[in-house]
Amino acid sequence: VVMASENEAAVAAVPSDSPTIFDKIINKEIPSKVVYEDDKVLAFRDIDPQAPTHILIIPKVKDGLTGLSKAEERHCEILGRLLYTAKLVAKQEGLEDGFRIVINDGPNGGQSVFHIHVHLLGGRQMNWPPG
Ligand code: D5M
Repeated sequence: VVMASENEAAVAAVPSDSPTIFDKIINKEIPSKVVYEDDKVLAFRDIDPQAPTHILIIPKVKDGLTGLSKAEERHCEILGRLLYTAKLVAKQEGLEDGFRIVINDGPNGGQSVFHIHVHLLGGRQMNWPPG
């Protein structure tokens, strides 16, 4: 199905704990532009960039963390690691003038992929409030 916009994709998306396209990216079954990888997390360029730098940071093991709203205390360590990785990648990308971190959750948040991911956006002035 071809969606007219990311927003439509998000509204149409049905939250579930099933494997997502991000599992295929983790397993290198589909190509992605990886910018950082370690044993716990993967960071790769968003396919539909909303800023000169737009990177997604994800845990390699989802462990039920389809989105932030599903977080349990056991996820605290990986949640911290996702943010710390965002900082490392921001530095690697040369975003010394600043950047923005976004975690979309659920339909109102515009979430379309149900494997938690941190968006790292930079390289231009960000606006407030976000859309
Ligand atoms: O963000 C989901 C994001 O995932 C959205 O910005 C597009 C991106 N996406 C979807 N498929 C791919 C592939 N194959 N490579 C890279 N990026 C991808 P959300 O916060 O759920 O709306």
